[in-house]
Amino acid sequence: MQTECIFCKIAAKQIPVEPIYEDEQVIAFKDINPAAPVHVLLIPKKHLEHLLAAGPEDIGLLGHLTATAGLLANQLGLAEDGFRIVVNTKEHGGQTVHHLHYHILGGRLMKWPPG
Ligand code: D5M
Repeated sequence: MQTECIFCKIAAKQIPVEPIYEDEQVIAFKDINPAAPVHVLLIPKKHLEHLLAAGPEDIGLLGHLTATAGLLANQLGLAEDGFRIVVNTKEHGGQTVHHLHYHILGGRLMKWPPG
């Protein structure tokens, strides 16, 4: 855990959120600043600054995150119309919170390319 990391604090329950899903490795909760009618963040409880900080020992965790993102999208009612999963990475990716997170977005038609 990184003491100054807001998502580590959420994972450690130091900042309360209503979990949409939680297990030993990951937790999902609503984005505070939703960019779509459904906007959920899924994070590993382990602090990884971004995708590139994941090492060979994290491959199972990344698989679990990706599989869980799909399951959650289904549970959130997004399977029929579709959804978008976004992993903003570093400055050009638009990452503002430096703890790996998957955005699960749905409930409206997404545009491409992203801004
Ligand atoms: O996205 C970081 C996202 O994290 C952004 O959409 C806001 C969200 N955020 C920040 N703090 C909180 C709390 N406390 N609860 C819920 N959501 C939060 P990025 O990809 O780094 O730009």
